Amino acid sequence: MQMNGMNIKPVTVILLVLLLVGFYYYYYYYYYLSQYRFNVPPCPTSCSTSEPKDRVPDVIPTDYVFHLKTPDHLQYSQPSIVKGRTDVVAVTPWLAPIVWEGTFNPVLLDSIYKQKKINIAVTVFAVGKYIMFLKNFLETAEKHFFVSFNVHIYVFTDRPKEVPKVNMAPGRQLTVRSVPSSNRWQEISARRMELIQKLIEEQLRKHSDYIFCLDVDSQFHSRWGTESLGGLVAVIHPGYYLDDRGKFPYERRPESRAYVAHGEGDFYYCGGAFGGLLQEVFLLANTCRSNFEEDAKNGIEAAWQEESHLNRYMWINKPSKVLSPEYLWQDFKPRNPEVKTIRFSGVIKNYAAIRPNV
Ligand code: 5GW
Ligand code: MN
Repeated sequence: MQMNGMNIKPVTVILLVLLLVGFYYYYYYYYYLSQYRFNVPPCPTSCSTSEPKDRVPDVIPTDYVFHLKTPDHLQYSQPSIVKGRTDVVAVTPWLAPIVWEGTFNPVLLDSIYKQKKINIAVTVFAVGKYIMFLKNFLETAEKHFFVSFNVHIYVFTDRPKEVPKVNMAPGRQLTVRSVPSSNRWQEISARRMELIQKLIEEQLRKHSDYIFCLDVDSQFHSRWGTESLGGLVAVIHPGYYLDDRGKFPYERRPESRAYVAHGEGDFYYCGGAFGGLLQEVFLLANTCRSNFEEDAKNGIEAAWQEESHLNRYMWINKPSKVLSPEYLWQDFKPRNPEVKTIRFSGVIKNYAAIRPNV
């Protein structure tokens, strides 16, 4: 090759190009990426899991969800690894925390999650006469559920005009979504997962980080807060946690997609409260809905409908945080000694008066 009278061999050109490409990659990996590897940049407006909004795209994505940053000089009592509650188990065999009173520091946890500016969504269904439970649910949530955090409650109802006006603190809001009336519980139950899935897809993915799906026939009594946050969150049913797994009311017919065999299963979880990160709950809702529909096609209805499908799901997909029965007690049930505080509980209801004829 001739250039300005100089003799440049093609091999020299190739070598030069390779050298330039090499410099580029060196710069890219060692300079550009290193700033993200250990120094997590300040959290954007909402710390969602995937692409934070105002950041240059990176190659090693930093997952803000798992980064627990505390304010410097925060004062709290010294943690111990040998002293603590001995009357309950606080970790599952797959090393997920089991949340009991006395196993966490609420001030510390709140200070971590305050910095993340998280948004919590709640779904609650109040179809037919169940609308009567809504006022107490909302009022007690104001007092105890993620107080001083951003909370957006989505009420699904066929009676939007009967949704009570409840004063909400700044940062908290309520949205009513109309659903058709139904006399069949199976229909309400089946549609619940579908509507949760749709809500996540259409609304929540824009601005929410976590979601909790709660029964309306219940009320808060004490703190339910940041200690409950996790990827996939399940609540242990208050009625069975002292029993052998053989006694759990799982769906026992192998024909059902909710089937859990004898000798299998970890805990019996509540259908009345579950949650976690949006993407985890999306997957759960999608799976439970399609299994529910597949069962329906085959003319089979699981023993405890949605709850059975949820239990099957949680057996295969282990929850990353398990909430003790403090998080869904039942008002008619006397408090057991290991339950130091009741946070949320199902109210006593007159079944004949509230349920449609099925
Ligand atoms: C529930 C059972 C039979 C027929 C209808 C219903 C029903 C449930 C209803 O008519 N309206 C309604 O809004 N639900 C929603 O599903 C409520 O959010 C309710 O909390 C949830 C689960 O039903 P629960 O609370 O009666 O079930 P359990 O197992 O807590 O008694
Ligand atoms: Mn209930």
